[in-house]
Amino acid sequence: MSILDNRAALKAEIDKVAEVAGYLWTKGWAERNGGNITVNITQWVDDAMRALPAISEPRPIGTVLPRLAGCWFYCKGTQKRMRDLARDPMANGSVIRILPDCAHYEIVADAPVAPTSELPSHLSVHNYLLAKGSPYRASLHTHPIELVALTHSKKWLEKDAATRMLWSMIPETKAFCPRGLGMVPYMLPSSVELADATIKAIDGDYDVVMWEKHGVFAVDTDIMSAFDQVDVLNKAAQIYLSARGMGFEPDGMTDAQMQELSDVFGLPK
Ligand code: 2HA
Ligand code: ZN
Repeated sequence: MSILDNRAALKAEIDKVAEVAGYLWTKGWAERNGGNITVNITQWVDDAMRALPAISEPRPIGTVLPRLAGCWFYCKGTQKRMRDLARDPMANGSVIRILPDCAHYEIVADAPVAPTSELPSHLSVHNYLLAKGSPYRASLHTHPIELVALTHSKKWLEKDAATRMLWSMIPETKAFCPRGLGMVPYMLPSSVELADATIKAIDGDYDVVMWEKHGVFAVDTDIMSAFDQVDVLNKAAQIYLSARGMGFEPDGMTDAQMQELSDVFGLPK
């Protein structure tokens, strides 16, 4: 028995999570337990689900998130591997609900898998998105090799330096990642400071934010779209690094070509 039985819409969302987890592993972005996924699934919760008893005691989130009362999330489990989640999302993650005090959650299904250690930061981002009226319901943290490599140079940590370079590698990059790539300086993984800096960057109108020397944090309407944005950006970084590996600095599209692309596709400047 699974909470996904006879819930086709909810199952479709969790199937996307499993599919993305498989891509993360295949791409080499998810070593060991690396990376996290959380999805706000509240819109697919029905009355029968709401009536289900919890299978854990109430546990503190570690922070108070006023917008999340009564919200439900699918969360990757702490210490769980993406490659295992790809095969069995409900044994390597769980469905939780936030209690009315906005400070505790309980696990509802399928198994008592404790959610990601990054739960406070992921839930803080979801709280922010709801407060802003954003349609985004999924957040993804992963370790894309070439994008992380870029953050080992001061040059690419300057505001929008990496964005401009990546956009100019191949026209699709700006078309499919029109807000570019935010940069958050190195901070301790799982820290409140990192969560706060991430929200500030997302508020600065980025969907995808780099954590210096660590990984990427992306938000979008669903997990597949969040993955697509990271995939497109990392592809551009691979093209840059391939050119460098061939011994030259790539020219990049010209400013006039970028301008034409923005005009024709109605992209932000
Ligand atoms: O949870 O990647 O940064 C695994 C991570 C944390
Ligand atoms: Zn990480």
